[in-house]
Amino acid sequence: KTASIVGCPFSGGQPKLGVDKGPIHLVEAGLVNQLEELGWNVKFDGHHQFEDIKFTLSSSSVNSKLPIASTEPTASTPVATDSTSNHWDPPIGILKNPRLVSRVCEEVAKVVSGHAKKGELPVTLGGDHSLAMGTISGTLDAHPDAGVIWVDAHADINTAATTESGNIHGMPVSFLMGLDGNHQAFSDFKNSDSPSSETPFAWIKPVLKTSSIVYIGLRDVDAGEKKILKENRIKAFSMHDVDRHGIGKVVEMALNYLNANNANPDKLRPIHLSFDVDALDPSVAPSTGTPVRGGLTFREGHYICERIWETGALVGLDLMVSS
Ligand code: DIR
Ligand code: MN
Ligand code: MN
Ligand code: MN
Repeated sequence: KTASIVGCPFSGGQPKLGVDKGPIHLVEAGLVNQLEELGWNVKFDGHHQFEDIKFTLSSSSVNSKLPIASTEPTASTPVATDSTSNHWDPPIGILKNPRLVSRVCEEVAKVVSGHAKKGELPVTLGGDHSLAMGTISGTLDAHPDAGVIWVDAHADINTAATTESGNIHGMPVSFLMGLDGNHQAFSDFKNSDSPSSETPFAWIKPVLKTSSIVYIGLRDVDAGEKKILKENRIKAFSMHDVDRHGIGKVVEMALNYLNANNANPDKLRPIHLSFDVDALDPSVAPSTGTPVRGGLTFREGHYICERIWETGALVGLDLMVSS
């Protein structure tokens, strides 16, 4: 069994600095060794820097006449992800860094799909949760029948119409489902405002069915998101459900839900686990972009991972330090 670590120190889906440091710290803390001790053959050839993407975007910018020094990001020039966005990636509506997030996720999708098609387990380390647009697109490319278990304090299912923050880390699920009306909001901007000629996010296919995802751990869901979850009858186990049933039963219910229409009950559907560490209680995981009180305990978080691994159906894993 081979695990391929896809290190993504990327934070463009949200404004807090430091979110990109998560994968670096996880690897420095010995993740590769720990996986090897568990019997894995681990492939890791360094973190993705996405420098080529930043460079291409900045040099194709309408403002590329600016002095070279300020248009060419280098390794030591962090990409600004706060409200003063890069001049080469102005907001679309209120969405921040749309072109950068789109391109980065497109690359991640190809990498994840490549590993998955070789039968390896892609383990993507983030970074912010916008990356899941890439990882889940990649997993579903290799395993079209896969279901997603999304462990998070948040639903990350805002659309361009409902987002109040403009942070794309709060939106990946709606993009994967095509709930944003096939990127209409973005194509409108294509030729007006956009430095590059492409429509951001146009590469994302609506690969994720509303019935192919289950949430665990929700406790901070925006009003617009609640409406989306309800209207689309999306399955979610909030912290209230964890309290009520216990984590053991919640995970069984989540697995049963994903396999309800499974023709072959002996062979579970492949599972992509997208784990946002803010699902854990802030007393367990304080270093995250948007901590929310009342989260999963250390054991509950581990139990989810252990039980999903035990099914033998895990085909993709995200570990995201923010969003
Ligand atoms: C809020 C917060 N729902 C938003 N979302 C996340 O910005 O869309 N926070 N994911 O971490
Ligand atoms: Mn998230
Ligand atoms: Mn979250
Ligand atoms: Mn967030």
